[in-house]
Amino acid sequence: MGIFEELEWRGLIKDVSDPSLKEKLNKGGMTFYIGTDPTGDSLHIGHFSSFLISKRLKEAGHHPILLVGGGTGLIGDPKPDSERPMITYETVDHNFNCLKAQAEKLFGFEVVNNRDWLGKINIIDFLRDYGKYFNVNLMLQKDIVARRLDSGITFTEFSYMILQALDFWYLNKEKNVTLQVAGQDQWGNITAGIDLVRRKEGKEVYGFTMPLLTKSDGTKFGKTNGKAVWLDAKKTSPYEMYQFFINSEDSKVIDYLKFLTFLSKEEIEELERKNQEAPHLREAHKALAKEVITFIHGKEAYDEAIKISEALFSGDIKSLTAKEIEMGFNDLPSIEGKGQTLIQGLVEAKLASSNREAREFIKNGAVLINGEKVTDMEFVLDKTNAIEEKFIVIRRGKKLYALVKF
Ligand code: 485
Repeated sequence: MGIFEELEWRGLIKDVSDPSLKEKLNKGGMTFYIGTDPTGDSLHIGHFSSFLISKRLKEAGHHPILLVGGGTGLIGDPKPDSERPMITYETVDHNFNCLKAQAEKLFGFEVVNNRDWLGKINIIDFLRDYGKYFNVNLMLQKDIVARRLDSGITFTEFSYMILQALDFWYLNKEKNVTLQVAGQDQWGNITAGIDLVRRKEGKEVYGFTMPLLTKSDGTKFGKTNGKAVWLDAKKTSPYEMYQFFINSEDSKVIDYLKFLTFLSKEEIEELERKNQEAPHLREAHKALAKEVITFIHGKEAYDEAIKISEALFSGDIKSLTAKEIEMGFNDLPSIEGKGQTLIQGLVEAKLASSNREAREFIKNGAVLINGEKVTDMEFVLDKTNAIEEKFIVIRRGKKLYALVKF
């Protein structure tokens, strides 16, 4: 199986600029690029799936370049629905540094910044040397722009595709880049670049896109409770990431394995069988979580995520360190520990509606402190009862938790 067939099998090919790309990809030796704008201070799982393609292409003998758009990030790639808020130079620079460090650490590829060349072009030269190659009528027909015509689009965002096209032209000239890869929403920008290189240089360059990763209802994959799944462990802990993947939909888990891991066709087909025969064992989900988390955060973080999940599942809270508790209970309601009684704490954390109800719960043995049943009505929430003097985990009934922080 050549790399093209492998990408096809993984479902990673959406649009291809020219049929001859298949042979070129299978042959190896192309320098290609993939770009991202520093709109945030971390990459998320959506970026991850696209960036993984670079690694797959690299392993097939191509040379990758990652572009972080310190220039284009100041302009804003139009979204189909609405104009982006402008971000300041300071924020773009900060985000640029974060993304560059993250991408280098995860992938080890050369990173370039399009501010280095876009920032040097003056307005007269821009309009003469590049603008002249763009037909506004054709620009208006590009999918994303066309979708914005009703709600409106500023000249700033409308111009964005010229900048991305210019990048492709520049990288072709300076670094012999002949291929651009991205998610499907970038098709218009990629083809704008291919056209610019053809018209300015008479040369043929190529592009392909990958489909957006979706859930079974067609919405974007990669959010949990409305929050993006970030690659920065401070924004999404390995434990949260573990929960995210373990809970992914049975009907989509094989697609995710193909997109997000380097497991082979044979290994994925084996997991597919297991997923059909014994879905309750969640072998495919576990493999997905393991592969992705180990790639992003390393084996130790993955083991820690497993340990937290198991402790929370079995109720063995005492086996966790304060750091692990913080990770595992990050999303739970919390109250400040100030030596209040357990009864007061239950009410404060909304695990009981009144002191009377709280007493009832304690009497019935429905209240656990750090995984152990407490029936003492006088129990006090103070440091001496806290794990590493930092956290007390209150559980009421089977599923309701609150964290007391000191
Ligand atoms: O020369 C380039 C300059 C900027 C860009 C690409 C080439 C970034 C691009 N316009 C963009 O907006 N990319 C998105 C981003 O930065 O978040 C996403 C795409 C997605 C995938 C991902 O980047 O929406 O499809 O390509 C890596």
